[in-house]
Amino acid sequence: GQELSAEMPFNPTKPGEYGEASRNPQPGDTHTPATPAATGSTNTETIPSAKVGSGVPPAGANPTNEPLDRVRVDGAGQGLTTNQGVPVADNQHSLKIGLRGPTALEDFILREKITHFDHERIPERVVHARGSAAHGYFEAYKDLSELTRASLFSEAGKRTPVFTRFSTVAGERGSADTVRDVRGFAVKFYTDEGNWDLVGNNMPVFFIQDAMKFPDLVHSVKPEPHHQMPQASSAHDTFWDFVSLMPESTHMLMWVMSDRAIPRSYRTMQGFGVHTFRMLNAAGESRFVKFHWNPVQGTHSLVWDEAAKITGADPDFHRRDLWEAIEAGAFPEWELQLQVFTEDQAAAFEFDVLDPTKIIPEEMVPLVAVGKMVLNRNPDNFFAETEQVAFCTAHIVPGLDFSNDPLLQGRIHSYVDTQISRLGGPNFHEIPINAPVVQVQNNQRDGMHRQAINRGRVNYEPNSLGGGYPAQVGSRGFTSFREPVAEDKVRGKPELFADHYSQARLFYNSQTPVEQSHIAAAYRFELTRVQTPAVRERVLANLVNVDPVLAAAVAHGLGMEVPPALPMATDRPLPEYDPSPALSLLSRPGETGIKTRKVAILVAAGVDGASVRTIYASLLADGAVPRVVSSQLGKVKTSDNGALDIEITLEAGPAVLYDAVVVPDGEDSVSALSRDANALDFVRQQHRHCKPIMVVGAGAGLLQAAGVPATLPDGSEDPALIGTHSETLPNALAAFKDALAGHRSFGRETD
Ligand code: HDE
Repeated sequence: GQELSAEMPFNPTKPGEYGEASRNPQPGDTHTPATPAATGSTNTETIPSAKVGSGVPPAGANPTNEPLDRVRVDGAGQGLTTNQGVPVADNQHSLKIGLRGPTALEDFILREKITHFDHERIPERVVHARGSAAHGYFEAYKDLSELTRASLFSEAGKRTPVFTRFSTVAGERGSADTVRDVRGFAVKFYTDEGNWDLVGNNMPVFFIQDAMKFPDLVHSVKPEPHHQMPQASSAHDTFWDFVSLMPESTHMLMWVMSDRAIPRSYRTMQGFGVHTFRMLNAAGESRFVKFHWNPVQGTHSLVWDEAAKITGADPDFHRRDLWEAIEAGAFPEWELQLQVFTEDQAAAFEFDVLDPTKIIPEEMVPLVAVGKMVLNRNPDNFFAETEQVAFCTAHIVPGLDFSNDPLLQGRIHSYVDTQISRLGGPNFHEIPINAPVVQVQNNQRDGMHRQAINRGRVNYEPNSLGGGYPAQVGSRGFTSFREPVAEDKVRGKPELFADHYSQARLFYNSQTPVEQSHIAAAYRFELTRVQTPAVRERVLANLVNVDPVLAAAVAHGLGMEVPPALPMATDRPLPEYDPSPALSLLSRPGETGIKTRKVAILVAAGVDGASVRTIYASLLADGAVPRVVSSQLGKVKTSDNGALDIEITLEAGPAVLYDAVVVPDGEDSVSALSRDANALDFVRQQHRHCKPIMVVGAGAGLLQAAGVPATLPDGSEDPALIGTHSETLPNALAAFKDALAGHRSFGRETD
């Protein structure tokens, strides 16, 4: 019954290929060289191109928008066609010999449809399979040309489009978001000198020091090979067996057992480049650099019991959160901050800057903010963009360079290699989401799924038949740092790499007491799932070297004695660090207050309508997301004979999906809620997970019915439990919003 436009579906790539542009050669087309007879191979002229997507991206928030228009397809108002563009008359029935007879082999429409379907899946990423991404831009704060000639940092206010993908590591593509895991934080910058991929994580260190161990690490954490369990979890024997035999993983394990591994949102995670990189200026001078992304939203995490329950309530919790924030216009932002240091400074540190299990404490090398990233557009199509995006550490631009970190060196190979099997061949750079915004020009040809139609007879260089083009650009192009190297070819690692404990201790000592107790609890949980006593024991023996009190707390939960410390790999005295408060998640409350925080307002028939409306409007005005929640959908009558629309039920929107809860006044409403197990569980869980609670008038009755304590365990007042009456609502709302901006009231915790 749809109205179809008179015209047939239209493929926007065709006019570009067969229209004016193809009949009249454009500047930059190789068969009409812009500079006549240049046969040398050191031409440094810019070679302009009129092709779509080439040159400096247009100004505006999302310059990737227009290059991608070429391949966007919208079916609205269009008739169906086959992949060959043939109009389809009937999409319901296959072609049969008699209505009850066999299906004809000649039914090319049926066969095309089924064949395409049969091949819809591509291999998922071997790690980081589960992820979500968004478009946005990076804006430089200042000209960094002193430090680097990377063009994205060349002037204040310069914007470079980005596509950023966040991910879990161990789980499969359909696994849950809120599992305990490292999160990937990969940013593709479409710079005007080619693509730069900063493929980082939400933790600044890694499990291993050498690429040689990566397949072993990943095999150990993935589901065990005999029975494919457990999914998306490190809490099993093979993982802990491996890491307990690799004490270099100790520092990273501290991070993974901390609340960093269960973020509240992708928007509230830091990102780190992990390795030491280099920046090179126009004079070829190099400085070392570490990359940090700091979220303007602050750093916030879930608590473990909540994370585990969200896995059931909404496995897409982080994906939905990112999508909804962007759709609502609450664009997440991160500041890019650098730690810049010289080779001499590096030589004086008591750790090796090439060791990816070490951080450089902010107190030693301060962070300098150089720009911000804003994510402001959701992808149009998950597969085409989020799934097909190919991040590679080898994608680097002039002005940046690698260090000799042996983990990074291995990654430079791995990422391009893996895309070839994942995306089906060497032309994955032509997939629209991967294509740079500058025109690609080289003599690489053919291969599976080639898109470019390279013109002319010349596909080699040097050439004279093509005027020498495309020509290398000499010093304007990518140049590696001239690092003098004269060493023996050996397998091994530097001695400083052998300190596996002092920074693990630094991390642990820099946490607040509640964060420390969460670390102990996480070890306990994971090792309880481990079935082999010797593995548990080895982990404990290793923990003794970090902190005997922590080891004792974990051992206690396992009903074990603390074993003797594992022998260390070095005789050198380990350095002592002062605590670094910046390593605590609580040190970054963020600047966005209660924006995008979800608040449930629990109601039933007889609720005080006036206060519900006041609370709802007030939260909405500050950018929070209030939801009226009840036992069933439809309308409920308010005590003043009005009606409220119920937005979601207690069953479909359980407590773990909300950052806070309000129980409004109304005797009848509260007594109905007090008879509903879902409502009782709701307030119990909100309380257990340390979330702000506000009860108005009779609303306090629901907490009593649920057995929720009115004070903290030590008897003192609970700052995030706000009791009020309709008359004092404005003041109470202010206190409630403060508590909500403060995220959690950990003083309440009894887990
Ligand atoms: Fe990765 N990693 N990795 N990794 N990694 C992949 O590449 C690899 C490492 C990271 O959203 C794979 O396209 C090796 C550190 C992220 O698409 C693969 C080593 C860090 C993503 C690969 C490491 C990362 C990946 C799998 C040790 C933080 C997801 C699919 C030598 C700095 C990117 C793919 C996305 C993905 C290899 C260690 C981050 C197999 C060999 C350290 C964020 O190429």
